Amino acid sequence: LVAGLLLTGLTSAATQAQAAAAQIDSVIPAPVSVQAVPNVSYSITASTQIRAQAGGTGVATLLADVLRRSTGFALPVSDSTGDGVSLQLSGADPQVGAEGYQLEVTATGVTIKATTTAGLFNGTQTLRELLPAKIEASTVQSGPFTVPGAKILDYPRFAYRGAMLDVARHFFPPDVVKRYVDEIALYKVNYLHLHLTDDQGWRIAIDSWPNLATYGGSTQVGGGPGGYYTKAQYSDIVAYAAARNVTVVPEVDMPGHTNAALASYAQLNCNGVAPKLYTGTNVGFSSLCVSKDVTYQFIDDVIRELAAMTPGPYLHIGGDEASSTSAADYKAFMAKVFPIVTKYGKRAVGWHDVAKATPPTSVIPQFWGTTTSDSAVSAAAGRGNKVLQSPANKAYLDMKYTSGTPLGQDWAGKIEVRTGYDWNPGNYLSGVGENAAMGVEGPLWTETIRTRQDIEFMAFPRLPGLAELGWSPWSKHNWTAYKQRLAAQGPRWQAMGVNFYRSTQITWP
Ligand code: TNX
Repeated sequence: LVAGLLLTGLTSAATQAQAAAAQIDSVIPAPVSVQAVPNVSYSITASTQIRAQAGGTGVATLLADVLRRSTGFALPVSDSTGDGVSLQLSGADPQVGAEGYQLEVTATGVTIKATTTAGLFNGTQTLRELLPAKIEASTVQSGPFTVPGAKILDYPRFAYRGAMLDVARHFFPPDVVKRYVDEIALYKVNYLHLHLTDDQGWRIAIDSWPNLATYGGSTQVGGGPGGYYTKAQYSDIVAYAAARNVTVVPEVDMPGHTNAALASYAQLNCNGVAPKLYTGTNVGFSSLCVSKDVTYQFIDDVIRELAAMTPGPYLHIGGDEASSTSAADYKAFMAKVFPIVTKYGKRAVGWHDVAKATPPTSVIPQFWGTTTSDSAVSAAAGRGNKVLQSPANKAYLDMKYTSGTPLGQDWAGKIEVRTGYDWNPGNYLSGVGENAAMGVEGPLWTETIRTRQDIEFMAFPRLPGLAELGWSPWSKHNWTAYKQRLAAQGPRWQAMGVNFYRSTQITWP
């Protein structure tokens, strides 16, 4: 390539512009509109300042934190005006909406305009991807740190772009969750669904039922010590995520997947006998006692306390694989639970099994099937329910990539990078079109996932593909272009220390 450029006799400035152009095309998710401005670039230097008006200083400070580590520059943040990096909450094209932004790179600086801090944050994530990969290093690198001349206008296709982490099968401490927040936020994922409870562990402190966490949280798959989040730790995760435009959606799974709760309190069992704690990986064997009043007092208490520490609008009630609950009991149970969620000011999300309970239209079924039609889900969509798309054979981040993948499961199939990218959440499921789809989510179940490195290996490089399905207009969907953009993320992940799967479908640099 270098020889080719020399042969064509390009000047070194033009060569730089050429190299810069590669970065312009490598942003994931693909922006709505990108215009390269030839022969223009801006380099971050020791004298660069970061400027933001009052509302934008939080976002500016997060950007400065990333840029300071690798550049070693002071990069002071102030509300002054002038050249350098400037974050503005006025003057954006109204097309950007609530989460979009405009980004312009001229010879004197980078300007990001948005109508909200969420939009400013998203603009700064694009700026990171326009800089060389070494910008992501945690130690000082040598420059230049050059951004190619560009005009970008960008906004999301869907309002909900999510990642789910199962902290129940294996417990992950707050630091691991926060690192995952950082990693997903770079791709403009704006919801983190935490699967907080399951047969193998209860991971959130509930004051009115303290044994849930202290006893129900005391183990995990394989028999390790488990763990749980105190309310302070949970709130700290929520705040950390919120600063990065990520809203936490807590899940308490019911009526099945409840052995940890049933083991913690004998009265929650129909026979009044607490089962043992469970550390295996079977599903479908546990159920709350649908006929007992105490069950609904328990649920009311848990949802009240969880809602009080969750500023986001959604609360996930699980509802999947309730194979130890009869169909009639399941409906009766959900008819009592939906109003409790509403009573505490939240909108319920549930695995799509809840569609069989004819939920009110405010409830969001999360599709996790492996087929492209589901009569209960399409009927719900027909009544006006929004559907969250997580088809297990496309979006499940715990599925193996190939038969050689050391981690994960394969009940929904193998999901190589292309399979995870090549589907359209706006017309995948019959009867659930673009307007009925609320967005996409990539669930990461952790029966086989034990460490931060394991999480990264399964999420990268598939999660960016889901993020692009959720953010970019379908007109930008193109595997050939995408795989080049994805390849450009490899050096970034290396600089960040992200343990990613080097899929042979991608030509990594
Ligand atoms: C099915 S997907 C489950 C989870 C498992 C997962 C493993 C869903 C709603 N329930 O309990 O962890 O398969 O892939």
